[in-house]
Amino acid sequence: MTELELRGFRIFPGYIDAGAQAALVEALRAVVAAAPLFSPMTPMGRAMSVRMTSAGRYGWISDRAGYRYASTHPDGQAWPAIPQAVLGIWRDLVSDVRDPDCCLINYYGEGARMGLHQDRDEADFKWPVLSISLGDDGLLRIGNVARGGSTVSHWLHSGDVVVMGGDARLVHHGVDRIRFGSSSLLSGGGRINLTCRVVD
Ligand SMILES: O=C(O)CCC(=O)C(=O)O
Ligand SMILES: [Mn+2]
Repeated sequence: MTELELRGFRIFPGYIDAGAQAALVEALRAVVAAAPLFSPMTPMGRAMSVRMTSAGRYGWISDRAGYRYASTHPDGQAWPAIPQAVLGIWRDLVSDVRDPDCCLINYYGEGARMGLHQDRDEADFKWPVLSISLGDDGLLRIGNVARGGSTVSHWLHSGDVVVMGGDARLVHHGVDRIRFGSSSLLSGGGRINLTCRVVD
C-alpha cells in the first residue's frame, strides 16, 4: 500500500476496495434512514452547502448557537451506532484501544464545498481525525496550523483514507470542489466524506 504524506496528513490512496466501498454505502444508508441528512447553518446564519448527519455517541452540529457536538440529532433522537466497517478502518489505522465517539457524515452534492477550517471542537487533539472518501472525487486543500500561508491541493478519490494527526492535527483544510458524476458508486452522484473523531 503506497502512503503519501502531505503537510503531515497521511493519505492512503485506494485503502478501501470497490466491494468494501459498496458495503460501506449500504451501511450508511441505514444510518441516514435513522438520522436523516440535514443542512446546517453556520453560526453567522449562512446555509452550509454540504448536508450532514452523524453516527456515534455524539454528532457534530452547527446552528446559530455555534459549532458543537450534541448527543442527539436535531430531530431529538440519539445518533445511530457507527458502522462496524468504519470502526474496522479506525482500529487498523488509528487505535485498537479507543473507538471514535463520532463519525460525521458529509454529503457533497453538485456544487457543494467546504471552506478552510480546523477541526477543533474535540477535547483532546492527541487523537487523530480519520477521513474516508466515497463517491465523486473531491479536491482537498491543505494549509497550515496558523491561518493563511501557502496551501497544497490533492484530489481524493473513492476509497481513499486520510489520517490527520500529530503535528498536523490542527492544520487548516477544506474541499474546494467535487467532480460531480466522476464516480458511479452513488447512484445519484455526489461525494460522501466520513470523519471519525474522539470527542471527549
Ligand atoms: O470532505 C472532506 O474531505 C473533509 C471534511 C472535513 O474536513 C470535515 O468534515 O471537517
Ligand atoms: Mn475538517
